[in-house]
Amino acid sequence: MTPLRFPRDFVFGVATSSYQIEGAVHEGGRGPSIWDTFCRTPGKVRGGDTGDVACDHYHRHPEDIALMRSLGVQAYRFSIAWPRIFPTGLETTPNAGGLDFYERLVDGLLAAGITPWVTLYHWDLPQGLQDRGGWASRGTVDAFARFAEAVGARLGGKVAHFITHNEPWCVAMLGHMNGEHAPGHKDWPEALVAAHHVLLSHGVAVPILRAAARGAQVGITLNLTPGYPASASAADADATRHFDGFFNRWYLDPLVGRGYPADMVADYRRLGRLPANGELPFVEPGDLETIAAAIDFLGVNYYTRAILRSETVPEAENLPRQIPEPAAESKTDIGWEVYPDGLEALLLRLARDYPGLPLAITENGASYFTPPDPDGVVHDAARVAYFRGHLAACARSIAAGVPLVGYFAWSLMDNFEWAYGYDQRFGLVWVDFATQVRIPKDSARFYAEVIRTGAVGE
Ligand code: IFM
Repeated sequence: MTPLRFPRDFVFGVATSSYQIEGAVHEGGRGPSIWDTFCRTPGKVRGGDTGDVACDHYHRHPEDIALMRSLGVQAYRFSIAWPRIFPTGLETTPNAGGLDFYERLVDGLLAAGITPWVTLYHWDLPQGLQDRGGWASRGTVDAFARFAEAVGARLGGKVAHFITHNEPWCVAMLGHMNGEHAPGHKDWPEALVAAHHVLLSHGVAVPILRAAARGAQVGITLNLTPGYPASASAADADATRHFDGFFNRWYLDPLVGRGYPADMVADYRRLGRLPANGELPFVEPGDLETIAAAIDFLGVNYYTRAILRSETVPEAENLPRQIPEPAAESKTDIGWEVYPDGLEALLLRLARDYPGLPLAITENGASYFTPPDPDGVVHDAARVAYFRGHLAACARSIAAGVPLVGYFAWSLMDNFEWAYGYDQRFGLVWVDFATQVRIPKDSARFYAEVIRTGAVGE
């Protein structure tokens, strides 16, 4: 295997999020989040699973930091549970107990030589804010500003990397369009309003974080999925354009100051998701300028590609007119095609179409069950191959001139995978949820070696 080398200052990290790992949902003054509510709504989460205990990271974070250290992990991306800081989202004074927890976590990381990358919002909205409309309400933007201010004031002196939001597409579309995620709404026009408020809150938070954390790098993370036409037909090419607009450009374009893509506004008007004409009803004067606040990096979460075949989709369905066509070849347990070339193509495309923006892979990983063998060892060869392929794609794109500054494996450990509950395991580390025993998998050793050598074999 030819080793592909990463630049010396390239950052190798691992990622998690609060609701997926912390547990301790009633401790430290935490209020309920929309995911606590959603998990208790019958039929929403597989097996009725909840994040009540998850990986018990709230109590076991010293052990988890030691684990990361043993793997040589250089940076840890985690998120702040908003309802730990503002239990209902409506308070004016933050909950000191919540801030204390994250400050202890940050101190532990710094002492271990691990750089914290803090995400503000990874989907656990305080239920109190949802009761007032959640992301469909503009008031949530103001509440997010208070949240950013409180976190910045407490952690700004110690944290130099902030991510405002994780995957606005998921918040808007899974949460408000198809109802797969909390709050479980199925309302296309509302989903577009929610998307706008998430982006607006990002733009509002950027200067707040910069002021609180002098010299900090501030960015946002998008889940980007490159679309490929299933055939050379004009219909499939148009399906691919539409998918790209729906999934990628609707978020990328306003963030870099281009506003919402005109072709998609036209599509959505035609499909009745936006009013047939006139201004977009949710965009107020100055919003697009706010959303376009300069960022220091764009976080990219990549898992798979989509293949688009327009004619397979029933016209009447209240879904995007085009659907991803799953490929037949290799898929992970969650059904997503393994396609590292898509990551390389995506990175090259971002560097070309959105130049001047440093990029970080803030999530990339694979769900495979692979339990411990009789000797207690987890031989997750498929995950090793997944990471090898995608890290090589990163190295190749850097060699081709892409300004890629870091890579975060999803995830440090098996955790609560949203609507799939504990059925899907993305971890480098196996978690026995009954005993909370952690077992680093072969993929953890593989990644540790990539970090140690700064190179990946192709
Ligand atoms: O587990 C999620 C994460 O919370 C957001 N990005 C995708 C991951 C895998 O589905």
